[in-house]
Amino acid sequence: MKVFLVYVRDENFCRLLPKELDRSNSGNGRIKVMGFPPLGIQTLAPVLRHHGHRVRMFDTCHPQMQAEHIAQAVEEERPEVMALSFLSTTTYPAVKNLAQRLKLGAPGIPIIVGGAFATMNSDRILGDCPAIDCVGVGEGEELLPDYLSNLADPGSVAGLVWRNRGEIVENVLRPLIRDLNQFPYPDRTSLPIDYIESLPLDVPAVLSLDKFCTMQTSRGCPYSCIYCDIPSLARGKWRYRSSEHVLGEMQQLNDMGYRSIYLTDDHFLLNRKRISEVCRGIIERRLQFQWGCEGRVDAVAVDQLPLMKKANCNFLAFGVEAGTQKVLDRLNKKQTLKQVEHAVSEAKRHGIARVHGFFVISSPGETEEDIMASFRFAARLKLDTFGFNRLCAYRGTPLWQEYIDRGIIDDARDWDKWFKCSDVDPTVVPSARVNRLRMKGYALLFARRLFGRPIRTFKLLRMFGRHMKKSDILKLLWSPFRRRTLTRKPDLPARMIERGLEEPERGAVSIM
Ligand code: B12
Ligand code: SF4
Repeated sequence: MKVFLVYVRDENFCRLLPKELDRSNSGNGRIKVMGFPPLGIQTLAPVLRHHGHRVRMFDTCHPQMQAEHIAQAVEEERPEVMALSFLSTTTYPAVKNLAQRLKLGAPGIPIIVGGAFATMNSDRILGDCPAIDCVGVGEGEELLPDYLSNLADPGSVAGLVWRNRGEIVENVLRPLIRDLNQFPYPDRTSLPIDYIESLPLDVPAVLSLDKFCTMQTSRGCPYSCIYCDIPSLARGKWRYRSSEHVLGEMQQLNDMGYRSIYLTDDHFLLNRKRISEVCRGIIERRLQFQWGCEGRVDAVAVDQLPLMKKANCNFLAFGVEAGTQKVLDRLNKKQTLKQVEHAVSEAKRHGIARVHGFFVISSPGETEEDIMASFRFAARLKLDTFGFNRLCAYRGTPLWQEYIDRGIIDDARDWDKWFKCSDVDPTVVPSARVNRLRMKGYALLFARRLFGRPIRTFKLLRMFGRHMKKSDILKLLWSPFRRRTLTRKPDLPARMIERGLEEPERGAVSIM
């Protein structure tokens, strides 16, 4: 059977590499994109081939893989199934448009969608978009081949949500895959795209021009932070591939010339023994790449850090989130400020080149003083880079449920929106104020950096500067202070729209 696997992008998170930075021989037909590779379809393609199917992959970051090109390829090649993959709420409008366009040209070819957002919203998607025929809930490695073998009998496919004569049918849930070691390694060569290691946001900040890819060695996380949907997606479990299986893939990547790998695991740092085995394997096999990962501060074992450094780990990102214990507790983060300080300073002491802190601001109950406390805390930490994003509520998180219970969100009408808490929650500092505080906070942070640790700051800028134009470095430095021109109006809940409100009524609301 011929299958089209299409990864639909959020165009805010990728960019073509500017010509002046492309030092390689062009003319090999491949393009260079600053962004993460589409690991979901790269993972599924070889699994489908293993089942005897023919697969063609598309990634909408490619200028020749836009809706019109895919529609034309459908017409020429007539695949039996079109499978669309996407990650988040922000991409759903693009997926809908693409599905409608493809259906127009090929009404008889079924369209199935999957990925994190689709998993959380399967029935709603089918209710909303007639061009989409079914949704695969959860992992695709077993579900998709099962669906392809049972196109005439969708009722038999566990995990499938589909339409039966207009009725939406939710089949039984498919159990989580037990053995993650059974699948072939992802296909990173079929797409004519080289992905460039870069900061994912709105500046062209290239970190290296080394051959770059992502990899996933484990799935899920056993914690339950109120803003995160990983516990729902992974059903509260943490599952992992064996260190031998991981090392096999790493060896392959090394031999293919990859020199930079980012692990997209939700929580790579959970199991000490496994980290040790992977790191020792990298050292013993003399693998050449540098790698990075994310994890919780309470899990990083001090005795692992020297080993991780020795195994070429050059980037470690921690979910710091807030600089007050009150807010950490409100987010159900189950970590202390002390643990944060300890993890960051140990990582730096043991020589991890770039230690990053993810922060969220404008959480429920967080005051202006708390927000500034987060910036002061960040300034005290030995972090190299940091990001301060406004907290958002996504469907499938405990925070979303709290907003339903508090009458802010109407689950039936608001399911496909994503809300910045500061736009919808009266217990949160309003958005305009948050943005001003953020600028003030960044100014404080940069000043402390520049005067407190000038050499480190210089080295960091030099690293960014290696592959960036001077004007882009200035843009990068300036970006936190730039007044944001909103590309779109903030999403607001149906109830606020109905009442003509552009911000929540703050009246006599108690801070929770
Ligand atoms: C890496 C990553 C990114 C990268 C982008 C990666 C890329 N390719 O472009 C960056 C850093 C740029 C990023 C940005 C964002 N991300 Co992100 N990201 C992730 C992360 C950590 C890992 C994704 C990954 O590599 N998974 C590994 C692959 C193998 O899994 P997969 O793609 O899910 O595919 C599997 C299944 O879903 C399924 N499947 C996939 N496609 C299909 C198709 C069919 C037909 C079927 C049947 C099955 C199927 O089978 C695959 C194998 O089992 C996830 C967390 C997670 N665990 O999913 C968050 C996650 C997807 N991101 C999230 C968010 C919110 C965002 C942002 C909106 C953040 C922001 N506010 O700026 C942006 C938007 C990005 C976008 N839409 O392009 C949320 C989504 C929540 C939601 N409901 O929207 C997640 C779940 C994290 C979280 N806890 O909140 N992200
Ligand atoms: S934010 Fe991190 S620690 Fe919290 S539940 Fe999500 S993946 Fe786990």
